[in-house]
Amino acid sequence: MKIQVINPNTTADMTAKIGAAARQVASSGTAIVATNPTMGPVSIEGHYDEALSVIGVLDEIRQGEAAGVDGYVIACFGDPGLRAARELARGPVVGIAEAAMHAASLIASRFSVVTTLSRTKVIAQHLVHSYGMEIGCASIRATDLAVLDLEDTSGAAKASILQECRLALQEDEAEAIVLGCGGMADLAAELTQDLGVPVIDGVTVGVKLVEALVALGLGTSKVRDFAPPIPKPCVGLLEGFTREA
Ligand code: 2AL
Repeated sequence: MKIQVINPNTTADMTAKIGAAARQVASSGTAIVATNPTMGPVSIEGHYDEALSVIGVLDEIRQGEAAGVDGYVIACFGDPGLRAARELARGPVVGIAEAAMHAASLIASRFSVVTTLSRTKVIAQHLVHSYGMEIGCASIRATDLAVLDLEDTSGAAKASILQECRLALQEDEAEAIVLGCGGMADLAAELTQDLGVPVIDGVTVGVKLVEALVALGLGTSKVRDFAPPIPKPCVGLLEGFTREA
């Protein structure tokens, strides 16, 4: 089976890190194709970045469908374009925030999200609400690391994340941690060791969920909400997104 893991930002090094994390957990019969859009912001740290990233995500899905991809993981914690992607895809599409929160809800009564810049906390809060996770979400904590700070391998980024995780466990009574950025995918195992509680990265959970859904023969429902987009012209910069009848 072929799973495309889409990093919605355009930083290729982060895409490589996300792809490596995905390959570590993929079954032997699963090919992971890690991609990022060719256009869009280098990191996603707010509503504007997110909105700009969505067109590139949809372009990746469109190419994936043409290449026979069986399922997708959208590897940015805002799950940008998730529902629109489901209109385009035959197979399952899972966002890393929804994957991680659902996994957390199965193994802990209360989880905390530890994310990057504090301005992205509201985006996470809306996702918690829309995924019905309010009862299980103990807190959303920010490290105030920029997304691209996570590319610094000196250990400074990990130290800030570790500190915020400790505060979540002590002060917010969290029982598990959800990592709030695709760029944290390489840290989950180490943090789990350090903290002694489950630390959940949505990239790896997303891959295993998509694998399971595809193996069960379950794809995206094509009736009503996730039916293919209604054919119509797009004009200007987005002319290429025109859908013929
Ligand atoms: C993210 C993420 O996962 N990737 C990115 O560019 N921005 N989200 C976040 N909250 O930092």
